[in-house]
Amino acid sequence: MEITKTEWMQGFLRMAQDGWEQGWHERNGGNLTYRLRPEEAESVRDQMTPGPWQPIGTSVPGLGGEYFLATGSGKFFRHVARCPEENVCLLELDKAGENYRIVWGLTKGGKPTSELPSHLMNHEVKKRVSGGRHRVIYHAHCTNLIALTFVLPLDDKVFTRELWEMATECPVVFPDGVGVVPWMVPGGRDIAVATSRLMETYDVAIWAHHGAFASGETFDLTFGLLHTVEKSAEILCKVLSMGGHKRQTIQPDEFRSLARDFGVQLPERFLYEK
Ligand code: 2HA
Ligand code: ZN
Repeated sequence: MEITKTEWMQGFLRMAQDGWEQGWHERNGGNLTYRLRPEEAESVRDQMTPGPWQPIGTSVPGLGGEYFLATGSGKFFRHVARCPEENVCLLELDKAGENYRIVWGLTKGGKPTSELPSHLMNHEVKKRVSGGRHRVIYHAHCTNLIALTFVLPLDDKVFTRELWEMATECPVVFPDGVGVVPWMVPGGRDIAVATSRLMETYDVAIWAHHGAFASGETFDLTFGLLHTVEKSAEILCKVLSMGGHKRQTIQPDEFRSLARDFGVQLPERFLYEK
């Protein structure tokens, strides 16, 4: 099948378009990667034309030999769905997980996303902790989440609890909470290490004054996760803009009742008394 017609490519393009429509991808902001199933890579082998091997900039031995779909560095999400062959690439990793090569896409030149080290280190952690189920890593510049990183302490416990309080479904959608990375230079190995450490515990990591990373099993679940977190951040921004005083809110014991009825485990460290 023509690669742009495959179900996994179509899911990738739909998600990129959804993110653009949310306003999370100004200019070349944000990036998306998908870890292919072996049979998905096999089904498009006839369309692969391997380029030269290039260093990833970090080492991901747990992903050796795998294939990834990735947005291109400097490419605009606005154009991804309309013209995938110019804005997206299919990558192959070498057996050691040290180098990649482009096997399809970026027909007008370019490189995979500047955040490739973070994407791949997150994939490596998530592949391990999810038993291979997680396949999507998404980075977006979510407006309200970014705004919150200027006024809330950069603390996982505070971000998680405040976001949970803003919408009853939040603890059900992200029961493990969210992690926060302090401001760091993007694009390199250090921020990738810090983010992938958080991915051991969380499916969402917020980058202070920059954006967020989300991980999930499918395009729908990963987009839906970040959409839920960002919606909650929007409500919190409105509450803070109305003076920030909550006359009433969801209490720790109410979260415990919710967890019981919805069959989720909410770590007690987020249910502190204020
Ligand atoms: O411009 O979002 O973090 C792409 C990015 C870098
Ligand atoms: Zn970014």
